[in-house]
Amino acid sequence: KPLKVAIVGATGAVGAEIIGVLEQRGFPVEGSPTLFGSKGGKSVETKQWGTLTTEAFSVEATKGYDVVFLAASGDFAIKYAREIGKGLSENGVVVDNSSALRYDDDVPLVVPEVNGQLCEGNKVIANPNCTTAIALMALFPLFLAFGLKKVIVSTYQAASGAGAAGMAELKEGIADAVQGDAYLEDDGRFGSKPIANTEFAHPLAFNVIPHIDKFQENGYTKEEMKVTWECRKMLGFPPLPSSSDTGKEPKVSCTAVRIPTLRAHSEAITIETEKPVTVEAARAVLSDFPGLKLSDDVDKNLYPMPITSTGNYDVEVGRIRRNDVFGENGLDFFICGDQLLRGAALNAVLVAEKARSFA
Ligand code: 11C
Repeated sequence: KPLKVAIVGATGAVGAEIIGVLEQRGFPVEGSPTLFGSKGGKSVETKQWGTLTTEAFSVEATKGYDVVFLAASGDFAIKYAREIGKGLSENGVVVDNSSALRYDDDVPLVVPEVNGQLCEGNKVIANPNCTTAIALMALFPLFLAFGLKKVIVSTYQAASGAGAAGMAELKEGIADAVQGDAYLEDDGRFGSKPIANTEFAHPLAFNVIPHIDKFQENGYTKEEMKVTWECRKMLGFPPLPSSSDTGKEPKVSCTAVRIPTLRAHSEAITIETEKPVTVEAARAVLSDFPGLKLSDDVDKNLYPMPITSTGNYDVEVGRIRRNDVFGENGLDFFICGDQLLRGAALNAVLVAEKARSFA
């Protein structure tokens, strides 16, 4: 049966991707999706439904809907997500892309291939951070097969993690460095005028910035801590490390770095497993996991890259090798996934599909 679908924040980078994924997957939308923007009256071009116009949001306007995607701020989710949930149809679901509700006990944090069963009977479901969602696609099958004691992640995150404005800033910065006043000299120094930056703490063009989101008291950034908290919650443990930890919780440490690519986050991951692991055994469990694609043949220069994973649903995994520090319980690998898809829009639509499968 066709479903009443709404998207809040439809004009942002994630909102636009959600529309695209609904179209690509032939999601059964009744009529056309209702688009809510910060202001009503904005036109949004779609392939399937022609030109749609955004409406101003009100909880009242979402009453009786079957699926409401939130691609808005954390404050918006705190204020409205549960209230929207109460007014939905009997099996309706709100899928929230913000980080605000992810650690709340009453809100499951879901990647359907990992813990899709949690979609049953919940009105509000949180989408994980894109970095975590992509990492979990490889970490979860390894956790099931070999157990995880320690996880060390170093990320290479695209500008699109900061939304449409982040992408625009990178493109303008590169253009300015190549052709404009901030001309990049062969010695790597910029010309008279520095590259402008407002979305990122420093110019991102021709740079690498080890700083995503706010610094915390422990010296990590919020983005890095999200990876720790969300991995714990999605592997079935309380999200925040505490004195009641039993020792079974994987210890997760992340360094999150912004790099001047447009789309698709990459991550170098080192794990220490509970049981011994071989490269062949790891390859076998990874190649069987839905949504994950083995891209691992160094003789053919085949490994995960943003250029090959952009626009694709599958997360790529490769460079799988024994880690010499942890020995027979250690593995190194590299992953890359389009974070606007797996880390946001695709995951949100898969969550909606899973939730509706229990209706
Ligand atoms: C980034 N991962 O690349 C962030 C964006 O918690 O949903 C997503 C933030 C979040 O900047």
